[in-house]
Amino acid sequence: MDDKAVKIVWKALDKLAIELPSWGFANTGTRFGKFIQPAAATSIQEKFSDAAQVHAVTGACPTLALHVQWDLPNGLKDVPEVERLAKQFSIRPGSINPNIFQNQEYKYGSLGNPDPAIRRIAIRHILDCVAISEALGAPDISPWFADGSNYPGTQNIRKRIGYFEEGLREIHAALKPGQRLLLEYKPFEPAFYHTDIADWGMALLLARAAGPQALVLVDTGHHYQAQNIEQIVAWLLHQNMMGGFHFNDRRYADDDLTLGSIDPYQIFRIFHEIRMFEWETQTTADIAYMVDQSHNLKGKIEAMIQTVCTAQELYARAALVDHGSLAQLQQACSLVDAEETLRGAFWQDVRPAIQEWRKSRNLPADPMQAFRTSGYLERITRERGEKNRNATASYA
Ligand code: RM4
Ligand code: MN
Ligand code: MN
Repeated sequence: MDDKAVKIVWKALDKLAIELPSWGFANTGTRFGKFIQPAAATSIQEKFSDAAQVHAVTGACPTLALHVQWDLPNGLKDVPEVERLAKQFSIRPGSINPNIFQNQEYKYGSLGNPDPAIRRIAIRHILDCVAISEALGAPDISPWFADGSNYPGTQNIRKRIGYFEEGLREIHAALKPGQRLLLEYKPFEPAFYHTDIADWGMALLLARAAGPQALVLVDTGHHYQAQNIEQIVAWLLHQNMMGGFHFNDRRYADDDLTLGSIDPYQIFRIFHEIRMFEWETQTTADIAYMVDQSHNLKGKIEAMIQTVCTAQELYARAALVDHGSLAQLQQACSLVDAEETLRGAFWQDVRPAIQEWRKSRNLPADPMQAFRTSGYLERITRERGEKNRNATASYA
């Protein structure tokens, strides 16, 4: 790789910040049960501590996404404690994730529930999240709605669209300047017949109905098989509606596997669409890059480090695309040469350049090895083993 290419890689890496999900450090599982890990985080303090380890070895993860019900069970009252932890671990609070799917009252939905009293509970919770986001200076609120129905004819789909529009408008009205409401979509699960926000079109229309500070969030695992995700990204960029990502990989559905483990070329293509947009418009897209994974079998922190390194590698490769010549080749419909320009960047081995970047930023050249030799995992395994032994793993 020549000096010019190395410079491009370094510049790209300086720009890429990746947010970690607090829940990715806790014991999570599948609907059939959990395999408990003795080192998994059991408290918000431990989640901050683990995130700080990932940031220490990668230098790329300054923020931690919080799930309000799991991390701030007392809502606004927990803000001072979160601020204290943020200071202690030098990790800023990231996106604020409402939980409108877990409580018993949400059996038939939250914002889409036919019962106005339940819709009110959900709106109130998200309004609390808006207040928490403001208090923490963490401007993104990212609700994911599990709303939907399981059997044809059991719910009025159009009425529920109206409930969503109404609720989201009210929430949007509470946003302060600079705050953003990022709407995530998902085709199915837990609802298996219809999901109220099933795809990017529905999310986009609802965001538009809510107001100008509402944007769309793309979770890579929330698509049907074979869907062209980078095309969705291109559309959202074109519409100025691309707010954020939840990165993970999938083979079948919302598998929440580590990034790039199944299809690294797809993540590269997504990054490419963003870099191409930024080159053409000479702007930086205001996109929150977040990880949303739930590693059931891999070690929590190792899986996170693996994902962050993969994101850096694929982002750096996308930065190496020669945009000027690609634009010309596209214009001339030089299909093979255009495709090879893209593929050529994908096949570059950026790892030596990334290692050099790490060294120049006083980071370990090999983050995984640095974590493994740090003794942190052995320490938390000892400290948390007892607490995790009591965790519930059972499905029924
Ligand atoms: C959902 C969705 C949300 C995440 C929850 C835990 O499938 O991806 O973003 O908060 O899982
Ligand atoms: Mn998600
Ligand atoms: Mn998901």
